[in-house]
Amino acid sequence: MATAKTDPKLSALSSEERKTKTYEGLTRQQLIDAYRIMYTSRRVDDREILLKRQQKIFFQISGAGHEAIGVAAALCLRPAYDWFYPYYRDRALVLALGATPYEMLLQAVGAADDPSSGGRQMPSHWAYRRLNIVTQSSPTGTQILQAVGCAEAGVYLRNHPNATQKASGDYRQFKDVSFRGDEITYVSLGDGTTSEGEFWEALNTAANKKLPIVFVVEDNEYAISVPVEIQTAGGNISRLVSGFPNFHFEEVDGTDPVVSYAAMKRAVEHCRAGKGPGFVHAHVIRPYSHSLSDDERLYRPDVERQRDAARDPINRMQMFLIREGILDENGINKLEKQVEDEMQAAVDRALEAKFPTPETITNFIYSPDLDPTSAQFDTPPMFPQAETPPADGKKTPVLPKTMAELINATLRDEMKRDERIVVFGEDVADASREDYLKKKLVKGKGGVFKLTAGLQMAFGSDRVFNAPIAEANIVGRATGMATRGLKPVVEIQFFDYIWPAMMQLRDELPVIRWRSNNAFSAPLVIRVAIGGYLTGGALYHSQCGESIFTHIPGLRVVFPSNALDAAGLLRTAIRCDDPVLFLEHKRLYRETYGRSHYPGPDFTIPFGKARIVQPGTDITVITYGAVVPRAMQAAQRLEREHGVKVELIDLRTLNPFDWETIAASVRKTNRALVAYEDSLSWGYGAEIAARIADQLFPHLDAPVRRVAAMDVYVAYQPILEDAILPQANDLFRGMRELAEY
Ligand SMILES: Cc1ncc(C[n+]2csc(CCOP(=O)(O)OP(=O)(O)O)c2C)c(N)n1
Ligand SMILES: [Mg+2]
Repeated sequence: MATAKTDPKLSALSSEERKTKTYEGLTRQQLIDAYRIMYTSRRVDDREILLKRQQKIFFQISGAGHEAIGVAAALCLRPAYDWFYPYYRDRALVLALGATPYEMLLQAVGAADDPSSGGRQMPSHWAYRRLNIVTQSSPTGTQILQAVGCAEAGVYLRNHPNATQKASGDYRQFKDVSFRGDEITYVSLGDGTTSEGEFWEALNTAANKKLPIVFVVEDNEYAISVPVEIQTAGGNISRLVSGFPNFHFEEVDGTDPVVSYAAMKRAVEHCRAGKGPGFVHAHVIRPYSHSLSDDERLYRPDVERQRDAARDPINRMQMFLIREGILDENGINKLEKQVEDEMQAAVDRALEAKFPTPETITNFIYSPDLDPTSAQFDTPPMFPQAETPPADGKKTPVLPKTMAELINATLRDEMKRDERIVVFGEDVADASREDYLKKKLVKGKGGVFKLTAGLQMAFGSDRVFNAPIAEANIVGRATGMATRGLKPVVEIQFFDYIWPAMMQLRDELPVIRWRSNNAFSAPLVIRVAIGGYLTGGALYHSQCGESIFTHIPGLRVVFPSNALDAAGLLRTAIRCDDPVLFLEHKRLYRETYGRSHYPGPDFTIPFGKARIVQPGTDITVITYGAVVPRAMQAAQRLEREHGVKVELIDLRTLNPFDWETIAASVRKTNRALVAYEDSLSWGYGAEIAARIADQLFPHLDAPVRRVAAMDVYVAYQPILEDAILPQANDLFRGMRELAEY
């Protein structure tokens, strides 16, 4: 323990004055409590390190050196009221908010009862639902845009209090929504993480929307071995961010709890008053290397490490308490002994904890409450009177609708029914300058393919709005909103541009429920315009690539081939309790093929139920999307010219997919061909073909065939595009060869 003497200036104060003296508003008792948390935090780290060396836990990353700013932040915020997206160094913050050392140790040992993840995540990956501490992951910086979405959700709910109401028959039955009106979202990150693009995207949106969110950058000058001047131009993040409007900025010694508290308090007050976001840049230290897998002596000389050690917040706080006469050495020893005893008890208990069993592994990949494959979603279309085809075969007075029109109609129906739905993306609004709409100066855009046309005018600019051209921003914010209980139905303008969102789509959105052991979930819909056959779409407006997403557990993937299916499946997607990637083929948006009358506001189609487009007895063709009409054409020709009867299956949803229908058909025809628009190798059909070969081998009279695009990008020149993508002729040839085998 460090030694310090009582400050002589204090002796001048009466004992009463001493007792009531405050420090930036903090009482002596609050400072003692703060020290207790800081010390506890350090001791949990120390005990974990010991346990790791004893091979009783499997990973350790410490919050050492970051305790003061963490405790200071917690003193300004309210658990179960405000919302928290802390990063792995925030042990002291999380303890101060109400998590216990025992709970943390449960995660370290990988216990079934670990409240953060049920033994699924590494230690220091915080999630405490009762405290509004949202499940955190390992990628640096993915929490930041989600925190922005969380803050947006709070503002939205304040303006739409009815949206909090529960409703039966859809995800709302299982999704609690709460808001306080003046809650704040806390998000923290390290200095190195400010290099991630998502950080800048988050600041941009937070500033633009004046959101109640506090960013805390805990700057320990290193990201593993890379020093801050390599990450940050000029070496100081405060200087770089200072131009963002509407922010309150603070730069502070984050090893000093009192000045950290004062800085946090000012930033939080700015947020709470609705003036905009806060940014607190806290200079801290990292005394224990990056993690137990790192030895910082390899890249930091002793002299630098000693300089840091002199700022250690634990020692500094001890000395401060003694100097101010708040605790004497005896008092400190007593407090530390209490913490030590509690720690021992927590360790003993955690080492007794039960481990999760392998049968539980697949729990909570998807919602345990609402099954989108169930009969509940099997409802018939209710065509309005005017659109019902007359029995005499005459044309109806109303023409059937395109896929684009029915998707738009479905969005309208659902937005009317469910006030939690918000729609955003690039160009999806009618016009961001809503004055132009009000004065009727413009007609409005509503999406580059006009799928969202008129929605902003019908539902208002806070329910339908444009996003910056930043796909991670769209998906990350949507994820944060969905975690709070909203239902974002966002648009990615072109599948070819989905990749900036890939980290959110692979490591965050679909994993939230599983990694938090069902404590959190983020059901939402991402509509994506996909596919080629456009004549001139070229490389960057034509690609498919759905298998990349069907390879992601936790993500539902839908790919309709006609207007009616699009309407029914989109409605199921919106009412579903899981995240859904809804792939809309651009070529099918306005095709004459597959139009339908409006099927009514409650028409749903269950996921995982294929449609037999045409029954047949000779070969089975399994496909989806824009290949469906092409396969149909080929099948009709095959029957005409060769008398071969094709059973054509449209999968409609790719995850889940309808294995029963495939298997029943192949058992009947004994021949299978899988056709898809994506390039052949490693494509979606590869898995289907493998399953057929594996599970239906005794029923096969021929090898499983595939027809797909060439293993190359889609070219601009139509002659090349035709040759690259699977055409009706290619399908015809493939089917004929299979039938003749
Ligand atoms: C996207 C991503 N890239 C790399 C890593 C590996 N990694 C984990 S922590 C870390 C350094 C983070 O440094 P900083 O943001 O300064 O936080 P600190 O650990 O110093 O508190 C890196 C590179 C990761 N987790 N995520
Ligand atoms: Mg760092």
